Amino acid sequence: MTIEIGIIMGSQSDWPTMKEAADVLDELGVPHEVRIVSAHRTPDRLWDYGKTAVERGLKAIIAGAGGAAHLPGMMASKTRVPVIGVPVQTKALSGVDSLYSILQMPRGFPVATMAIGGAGAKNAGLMAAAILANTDPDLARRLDDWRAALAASIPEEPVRD
Ligand code: RP5
Repeated sequence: MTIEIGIIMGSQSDWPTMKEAADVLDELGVPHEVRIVSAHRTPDRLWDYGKTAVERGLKAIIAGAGGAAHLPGMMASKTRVPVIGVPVQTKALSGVDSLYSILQMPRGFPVATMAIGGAGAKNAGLMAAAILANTDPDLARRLDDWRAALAASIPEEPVRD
């Protein structure tokens, strides 16, 4: 089984958010690995992960962090594998700190930044799947079906109570 998607996060405390990315990849049958990699607490681990990402065959890295959320940007500086950033919601500043830390990258080193929190993590999983679907017709079909099922689940009219 080839692992093409990496999910990394700064802390165990990010898992309840980042689980949304892992869950949707599971639903779509996309194998992935999950690791704790912290820009501040385990910088050597971050460097090793980024340095080996291409040779290990990763096609996208989903990186979630909160507060001074340097993980996605630092990972993007170390590898050309596309990095999808997820701002984790924080108590002090509601995740706006995480969002700005991830979003405001300098020219030349992009991070595809998702929404704050669980919705962002889920969309990160879907984005990673969409990247793989460009070259995987079976996954493309599963993703199309997933999207069609979501659309079909939305009622045409609201419940008026
Ligand atoms: C960041 O600091 C992590 O991504 C996490 O969101 C935040 C708080 O980490 P803990 O103190 O809960 O380990 O590095």
